[in-house]
Amino acid sequence: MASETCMPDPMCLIENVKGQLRPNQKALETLSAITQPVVVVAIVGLYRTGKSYLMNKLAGKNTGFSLGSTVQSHTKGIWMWCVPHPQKAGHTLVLLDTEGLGDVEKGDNQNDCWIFALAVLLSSTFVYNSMGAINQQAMDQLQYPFFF
Ligand SMILES: Nc1nc2c(ncn2[C@@H]2O[C@H](COP(=O)(O)OP(=O)(O)OP(=O)(O)O)[C@@H](O)[C@H]2O)c(=O)[nH]1
Ligand SMILES: [Mg+2]
Repeated sequence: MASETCMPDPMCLIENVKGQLRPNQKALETLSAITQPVVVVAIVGLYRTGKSYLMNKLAGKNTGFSLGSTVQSHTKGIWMWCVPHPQKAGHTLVLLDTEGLGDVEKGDNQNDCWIFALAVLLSSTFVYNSMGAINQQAMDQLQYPFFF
């Protein structure tokens, strides 16, 4: 992956198993193999709000990050997709799609905080996906990384 990074599909970067976040070794190796400058875009927001859909659009694709079609939380952990940057020649765009926040079935606010904080810390551009106006709860969540 020396000159141009091209992952055919996204892969899991951070696994979320029983409330524990773990890096995926193969994904770390893929990242380590990138020699180009990277632009890292991460998206975070409430579950079932179209985050994965939007990230596929940013990759210039209609498919890629898996989309859910029910009311249940779909994406688990943090997934990454490294693609050639559409505008900056010689740069790699690293897209990070995250598990949705506020899943009532999961009901684990602490785990949500870790996912949110990791996404902020890993990204160079951070997208907070919101269905309406950004509210106070969102502003409070944006402070998570500074507590750790
Ligand atoms: N037409 C249309 N459908 C959308 C849009 N955004 C999302 N969807 C649909 O809404 C559903 C949920 O979208 P996802 O992208 O899976 O939502 P998510 O926020 O990633 O969900 P979690 O992974 O559970 O947090 C999918 O069936 C998408 O196709 C949009 O802007 N327009
Ligand atoms: Mg998703």
